[in-house]
Amino acid sequence: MTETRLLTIVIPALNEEQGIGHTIGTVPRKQLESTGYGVQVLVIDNGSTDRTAEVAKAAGAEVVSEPRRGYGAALKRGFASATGDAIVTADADGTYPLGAIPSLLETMHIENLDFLTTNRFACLDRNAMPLLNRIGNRLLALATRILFGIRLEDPESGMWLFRKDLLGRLKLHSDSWPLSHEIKIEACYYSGCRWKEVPIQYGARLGQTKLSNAWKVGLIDLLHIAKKRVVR
Ligand SMILES: Nc1nc2c(ncn2[C@@H]2O[C@H](COP(=O)(O)OP(=O)(O)O)[C@@H](O)[C@H]2O)c(=O)[nH]1
Ligand SMILES: [Mg+2]
Repeated sequence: MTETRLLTIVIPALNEEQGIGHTIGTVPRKQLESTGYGVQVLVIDNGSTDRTAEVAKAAGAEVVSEPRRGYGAALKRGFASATGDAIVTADADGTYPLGAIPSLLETMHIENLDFLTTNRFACLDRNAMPLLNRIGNRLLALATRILFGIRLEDPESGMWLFRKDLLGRLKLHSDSWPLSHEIKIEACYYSGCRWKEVPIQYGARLGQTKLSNAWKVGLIDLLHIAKKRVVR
């Protein structure tokens, strides 16, 4: 008899009525269930003024409201609300390949990994990311290498898979964009866990990006992880 495990897919969403339904629709539920996984889809909303919550519920997700603003606050709320023993994160904009979850889980299982992060640059759709963001990502990857000696091609990727019990070993302070980089530093540098970065397909987004002022966001991110090198 196969043991049933529960997987929680955590999706932060702010005004994503155009992408959230499609995103949830690409969760490979049947395939996951046939390999022994129960699936919980959690959408974390904090202040959408459009039909994000309504569309997410209609597509079969549970919607959690988080009063604190920000990408990091939404994700941390999702982690706290997740009932799965494994967690996957993704944006609500159709960019990340949720169809690849079964094979990513298999990689985790075969290689006995605790944390798997994804590299969008391996198979990047030309329209998926503005040049400025690509340059910023490269600089942040270089900073990660200099500060921590870790080779991450994509420190800002928003798709990670990990075992929920890893969270007890991670100190996640950011309520905003740096949470994405912070969780990788925590998992790959501080926690001593087994991790890997793997290539994924990354496509153009549905709806408008919520990341404005990319240089400022990148600079704040850099300061956040540089501080983390000194005080955790
Ligand atoms: N709940 C919540 N979600 C957010 C917030 N900011 C961004 N998001 C979501 O986080 C994900 C990443 O944002 P996105 O605009 O796609 O950034 P990009 O992928 O860097 O272009 C998307 O699903 C957004 O809807 C926020 O303040 N609250
Ligand atoms: Mg996105």
